[in-house]
Amino acid sequence: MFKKVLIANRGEIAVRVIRACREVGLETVAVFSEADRQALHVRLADEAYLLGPAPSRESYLRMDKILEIARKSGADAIHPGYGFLAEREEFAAACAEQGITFIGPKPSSIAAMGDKMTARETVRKAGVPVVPGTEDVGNLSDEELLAVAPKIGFPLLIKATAGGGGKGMREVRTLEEMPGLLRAARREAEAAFGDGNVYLEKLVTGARHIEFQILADAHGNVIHLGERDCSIQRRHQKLVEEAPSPIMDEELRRKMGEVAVKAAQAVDYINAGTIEFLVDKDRNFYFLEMNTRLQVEHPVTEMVTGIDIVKEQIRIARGRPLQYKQEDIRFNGAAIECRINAEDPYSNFMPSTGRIAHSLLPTGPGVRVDTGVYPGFEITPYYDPMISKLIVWGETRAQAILRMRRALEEYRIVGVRTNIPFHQTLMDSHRFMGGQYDTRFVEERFAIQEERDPALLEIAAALATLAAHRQTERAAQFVQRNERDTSNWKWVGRWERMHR
Ligand code: MV4
Repeated sequence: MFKKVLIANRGEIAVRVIRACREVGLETVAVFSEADRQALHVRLADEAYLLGPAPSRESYLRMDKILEIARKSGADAIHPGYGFLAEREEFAAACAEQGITFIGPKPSSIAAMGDKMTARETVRKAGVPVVPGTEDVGNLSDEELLAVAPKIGFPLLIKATAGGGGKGMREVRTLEEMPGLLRAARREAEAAFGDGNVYLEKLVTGARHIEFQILADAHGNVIHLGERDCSIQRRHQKLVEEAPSPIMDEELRRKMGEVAVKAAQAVDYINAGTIEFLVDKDRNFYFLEMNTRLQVEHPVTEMVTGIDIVKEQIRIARGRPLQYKQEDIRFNGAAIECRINAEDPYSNFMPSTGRIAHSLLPTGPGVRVDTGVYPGFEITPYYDPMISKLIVWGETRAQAILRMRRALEEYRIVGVRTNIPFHQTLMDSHRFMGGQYDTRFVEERFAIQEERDPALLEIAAALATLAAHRQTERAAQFVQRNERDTSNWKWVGRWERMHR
């Protein structure tokens, strides 16, 4: 049984995993790059070791160095977090070879789901609905793809076999434009994954992106923890996730949950994982892919189920049976997560870097902030721009939205620009409030309110600088207050009566 866990990651997720380890009495080992000497995960771990220079290839992606540090420090387990090495079959295998417990699935499950064509075929044969498209695995030539395309029907999608996350994807409307798009998709996939293979699927339009959280132990027990609606995204980057999905009912949840469990069983899955679906307007659902890792948005599921998913991952890796049966899982209230990114929503979401001068985190009932940064920490351009996750819980979805608005108003970050104003505008949008959105919503129907007059902002900034200087560094970021503050209760009342 392992006693010391190396966390092969950085930022908020490294902190999240360290916290779970602490609570169950496990020792922790952090690894860090030269850009992360001052990072929170380094401070919170029992021990910390330098990996190398800031770029990921020279630090967080260095399997050899990470395994060497595990050996040196006596860590007998590794948690990979998400991103970096989390879905690298070779890394999970290398851990096993060295007698280190990989807190995640088997290498074979990672491989089966990592190849999207294999994943599609494996789950299809297990009776999981997939979008109509090419069948059977194998590298299809352009000629073969052009021949089956009319049978699938247009519009369709070219997808990269090694893909996921939208890279190497192309929409095709006619057979005539297909050869050029095949070439472009293969080129992009080759550059991104070193694998130019592609397959075809019929295009599903106006769908929602809904995913199911799975827990599977080493004794053959597999359960689901319900769904998260992740349709609010921009350029394949999720921005907001919520549980339950506004379109879900018990019947559909039971059906999709059973299918999600089947998909996990099809690859002998063990540990926490996520099955992604597209759900169309008629509530038909189709398997998209499986993420064989802990996900960024896992906290919304934790908030509505009361289950600590990271602790469950640790228990499963220790060989314990699941503590819950499917019928033990209850869903309580609603949770929403806003990803707070260091990027400027008024300038096409350009990344914003710099030192965090001040910050004030929202707290209080039903509010959770998972972050890896603090005042004094410098945001560099080397990694993901997500600096924190603001998660709220409410008795109902409407209460959760009101709480999120309150928390966004409380949140102060000085030193970098953030997408908080985007989230504020979104929380005020009628379509979001009504739960009426699909994956195109942010890019096609949503516009952030104009930024306030720059001259006023400049005066405000000058005054803020003075105030900060005089009041021993108490400063403020000017976040717009909500004009509807006083009528919020009326709004909830109306909203809830409408949805009875
Ligand atoms: C699709 C689709 C429509 N039809 N497949 C995007 C990333 C990858 N996980 C799969 N994706 C999609 N696959 C078919 N047959 C639409 C998307 C898609 C999407 C999916 C989930 C969340 C956001 C999205 C945004 C654009 C496209």
